[in-house]
Amino acid sequence: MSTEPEVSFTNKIDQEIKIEPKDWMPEQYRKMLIRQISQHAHSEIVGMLPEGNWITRAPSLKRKATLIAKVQDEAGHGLYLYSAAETLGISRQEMLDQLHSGKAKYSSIFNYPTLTWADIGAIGWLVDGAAIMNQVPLCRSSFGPYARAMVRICKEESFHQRQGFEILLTLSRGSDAQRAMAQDALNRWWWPSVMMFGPKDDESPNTLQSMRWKIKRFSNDELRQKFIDVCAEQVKFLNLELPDEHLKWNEETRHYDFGPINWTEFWQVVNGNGPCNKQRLDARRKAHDDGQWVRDAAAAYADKKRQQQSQAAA
Ligand code: FAQ
Repeated sequence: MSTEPEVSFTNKIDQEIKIEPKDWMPEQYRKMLIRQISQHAHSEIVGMLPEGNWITRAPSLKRKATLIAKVQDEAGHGLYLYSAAETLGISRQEMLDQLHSGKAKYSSIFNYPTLTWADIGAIGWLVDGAAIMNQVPLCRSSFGPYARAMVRICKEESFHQRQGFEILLTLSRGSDAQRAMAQDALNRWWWPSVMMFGPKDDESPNTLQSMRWKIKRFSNDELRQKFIDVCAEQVKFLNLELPDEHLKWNEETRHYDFGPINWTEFWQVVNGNGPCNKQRLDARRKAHDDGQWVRDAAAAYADKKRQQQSQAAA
């Protein structure tokens, strides 16, 4: 027999009414959301690192300004998401401890290096493109604060995607060396982007329950296929190639067929053994330690204000 709060929760999910932080919710629903939203927040923050690497080397003032704005947007996304997770009863400090201790996951994609300027184009087009494909449905997620955060995040991600595509378009219409650089970036970023959607459905332990609770609206494989279908068409405008000899339109399924995904590589990266995992975590820990004086100063200022207010009230 379900209790009254359980019935009310289920009714809300069925009727597409958002669950809000003060509403009763099953403990597993709360845990599922904290897991996903905190991993998502970490991904945004760690995701600043591969691109931050190119701010000083962007090829023009305009490119530099746009890249700085993009990296700042990612910081903002991390902040909305940490705030959304905090409404579920976990503190910012706990989440950061989990990241810095290596216990928390974040997106596999950010453990690959950015070797040339074309990588910034490839990240914008492919990584932000994958992020949008995955996150537009999250705007309809059943948990109110997550869904609302995603609306603004998706608007910004689509700007990022367009600027990435435009970088690649410019390179693809440039000199032979620039074209080769753009193709090389696609060769390295394509498969890791395809992996971003997570394990295939029959190896995804969280999807079924997450979809029942309407946190996720589509499975990993459904979103991956949509992404591949879109990219296979867009790449034609770049006059470049996606590095998959099996990529082929299938008239029967009305989708693109694609080649095998290297799941061994995916799990290696997720489990901490990707090309840049150590470098990324070291950089995050250092940034956190270097920022200690800012947190101390903010806390001291807040204390002083409180004292002044209580003296004034006395
Ligand atoms: N990397 O059962 P599932 C961005 C883990 S933001 C690492 O299928 P779920 C913006 C998964 O956590 C990119 N781990 O899990 C940007 C689970 O582990 P756990 C991040 C992964 O949650 C752009 C286990 O495998 N986006 O790019 C990955 O139902 C440019 C089993 O997997 C989000 O976080 C992976 N790729 O589905 C920033 C979106 N995939 O926790 C800068 C929100 C799976 O059980 C520059 N998240 N795992 O130990 C989601 O939609 C979902 O969490 C999925 C995974 C789809 C990522």
